[in-house]
Amino acid sequence: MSVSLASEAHCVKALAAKDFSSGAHPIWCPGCGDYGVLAALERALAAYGRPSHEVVLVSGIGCSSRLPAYTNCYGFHGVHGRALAVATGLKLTRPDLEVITVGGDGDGYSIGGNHFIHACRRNVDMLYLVMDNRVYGMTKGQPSPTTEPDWDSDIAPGGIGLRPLNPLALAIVAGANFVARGFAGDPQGLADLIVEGIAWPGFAFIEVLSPCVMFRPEQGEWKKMVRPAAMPAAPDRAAATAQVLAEDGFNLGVLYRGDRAPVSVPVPTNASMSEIERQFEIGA
Ligand SMILES: Cc1ncc(C[n+]2csc(CCOP(=O)(O)OP(=O)(O)O)c2C)c(N)n1
Ligand code: SF4
Repeated sequence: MSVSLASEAHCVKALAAKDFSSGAHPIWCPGCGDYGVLAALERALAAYGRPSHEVVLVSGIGCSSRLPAYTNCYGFHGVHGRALAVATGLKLTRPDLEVITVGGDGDGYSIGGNHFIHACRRNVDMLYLVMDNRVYGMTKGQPSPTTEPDWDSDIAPGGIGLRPLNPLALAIVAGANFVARGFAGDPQGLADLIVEGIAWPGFAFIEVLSPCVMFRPEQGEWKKMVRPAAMPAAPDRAAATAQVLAEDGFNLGVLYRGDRAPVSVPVPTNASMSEIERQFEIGA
């Protein structure tokens, strides 16, 4: 399957990255990786070409989940770990909108882990962007599901000693239709991945390495460790799983492009509120 990255249907007017900025000044720490993700997303939305009023950014809670406020797209800053549930409902009822979910590794893999698995399995046509800094930034540095077992901190002396989650492997196994890894310090490479993820049919997941300079300053080394465009796309899920379990987590690019048909449901466009309420009545 191939997808035109700049779909003719959407490219009716040239847009610039600044067209997607709200003008609000982010309150992220200076040097936080999330600035690079915001820049990449604005660049990608401009390249994709849909106007901001046709794009909805849904998030949970966390430093990274503040991102929708810094764009002028529609935004839903919800509750911790439930962004994908909101986004799924929104996309199913408003398939005409471009729905993008953003958030952190705590939000998406810990409290929201169940929703992540089932969003991959359901394969609704939307993009999920996780800013993974391997820590809970907003709540001052607790280990997250992707934290290294030996990461030593005041809050977890000696490290938590647990095997980190592999989000790409989980996404592949659970059924995501597009799986990639980007880096906040490579905004153009990340923007290219975002454009492709938006355009690809079904549930697209992009894991973004996004350093937390406040609680994980050693992640400043990531810029020397990442390998742009080094991820060889795997031909099938088994190969993708094997590949991502064998690498060190710093290869960037698209790991897998699937051909599952996206899920959608017929939505009655003229249903009244009382009709919708009636459908939820017990015994109806
Ligand atoms: C139900 C609930 N539990 C816990 C919290 C507290 N809380 C807020 S943000 C957060 C973790 C944020 O970490 P992450 O999602 O990785 O985002 P980051 O801040 O690192 O970008 C937690 C535990 C909350 N707001 N709601
Ligand atoms: S605490 Fe970490 S994740 Fe939060 S804004 Fe600061 S650097 Fe970014």
